Amino acid sequence: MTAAYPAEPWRIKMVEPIRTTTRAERESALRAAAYNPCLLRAEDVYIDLFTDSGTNAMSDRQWSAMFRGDESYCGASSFYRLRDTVRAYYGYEHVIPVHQGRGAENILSRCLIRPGHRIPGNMYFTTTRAHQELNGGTFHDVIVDEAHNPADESPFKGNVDITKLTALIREAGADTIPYVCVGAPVNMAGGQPISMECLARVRELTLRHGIKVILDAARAVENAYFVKSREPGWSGRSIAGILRAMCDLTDGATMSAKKDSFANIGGWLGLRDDRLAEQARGLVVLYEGMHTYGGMAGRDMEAVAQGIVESVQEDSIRARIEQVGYLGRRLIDADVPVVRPIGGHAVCLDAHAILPHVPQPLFPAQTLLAELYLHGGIRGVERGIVSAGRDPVTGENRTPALELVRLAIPRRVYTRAHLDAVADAVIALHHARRSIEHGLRFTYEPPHLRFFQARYEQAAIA
Ligand code: PLI
Repeated sequence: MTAAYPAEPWRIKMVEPIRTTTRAERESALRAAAYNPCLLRAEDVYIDLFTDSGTNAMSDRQWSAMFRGDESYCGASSFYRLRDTVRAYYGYEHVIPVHQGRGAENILSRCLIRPGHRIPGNMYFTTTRAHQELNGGTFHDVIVDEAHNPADESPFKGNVDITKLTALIREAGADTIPYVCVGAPVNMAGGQPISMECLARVRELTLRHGIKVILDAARAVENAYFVKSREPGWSGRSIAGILRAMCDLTDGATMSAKKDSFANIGGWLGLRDDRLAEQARGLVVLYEGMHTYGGMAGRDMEAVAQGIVESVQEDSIRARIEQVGYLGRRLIDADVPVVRPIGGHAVCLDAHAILPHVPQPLFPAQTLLAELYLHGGIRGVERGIVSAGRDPVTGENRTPALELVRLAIPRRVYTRAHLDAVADAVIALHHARRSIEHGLRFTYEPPHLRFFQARYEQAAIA
């Protein structure tokens, strides 16, 4: 029997029914969704691991805080509570609310990116890179090589490769690089963290060249937990202290409050530079709303502010990471190929290893994802060739080394019994993997973020 994870530091006060379905019902639902689980109705899903974003259970404190939401158009007290909380925990002087993370990415990209700019980052994220490209920039992957190998056990597979970053600065010139985008941890690598040592080296290098560092802070508390538990010299520090130390090495952050902060919607852009913040506030009124609500209701800002306080509680973040680790260990014990070490927010199945007979142009991860739904009513998301999209210049498919089905665990939502049901279904599917004798091809391919709305049909393997 595998090890357990610590009992959650909360109990359940409200429940939401979910239902199991028959195989025949799932076959009909999946056909109607054109083999894209994103297009399923949520009520047809038994355990929904599509994302940990906005799917978290809020606490009674968050729900209570929502009642004092100040819905004034301008200068709501809820904004000041959010601003002061972000300042206290993340340390950014300027806090610009947005409706969710990609709202912050849009504003930041419009402020800083011009045609011809290069934006280095430790692996791409879908929405982040899309906004960089929409503004004429090109993303450059400077993550360490280990991140592209699912089996590599290195503790900080989210690290920036300083040699790659140095070479890019030398080759492209610092004036073409508006900022380095640092994900902490790295979603597309399976939630792999970056070490404080590496972040400090990025900071030191970029300072010498006058290049900004922008943190993607969506799951930065999870990164802080990995620093505390894995990086020498940090075990005695508080999670809140590590989070702050990470932010102190950056010039700003884009934040989706739908992850670490347990909110169902919301985000913010944090900045230190007065002029950049003024420019961003100027754009937020165009794209999001007044600079004191940015697309959030006052009650949403209250929920985010309270969620931030809860997110850094040691027992809370420990239970979160260890719950994800539990699912990972169950699969590893059953020899299911997954990304190692287990990341912060998700367990990722290695579709290349599970379906080696399905070539990448026939979308092995999307195929496995569809089969997992048929098998157990479980919904994940594709993180492979479909998510990677096409190169905007050549129009060719990008072909990432990682071809993954991500099973993201919403916070405070599912019990260990649910995770056991997921593990049992994945293990049974793994045993039946040779019976999967087809791939998928597009019948409709959207131009942006295609994994969300694409439609497919089954395709025979040549
Ligand atoms: O979904 P948004 O717009 O609140 O946030 C965009 C976003 C930015 N950065 C990172 C690292 C993310 O993971 C992210 C959103 N992630 C989603 C929706 C996910 O399922 O992973």
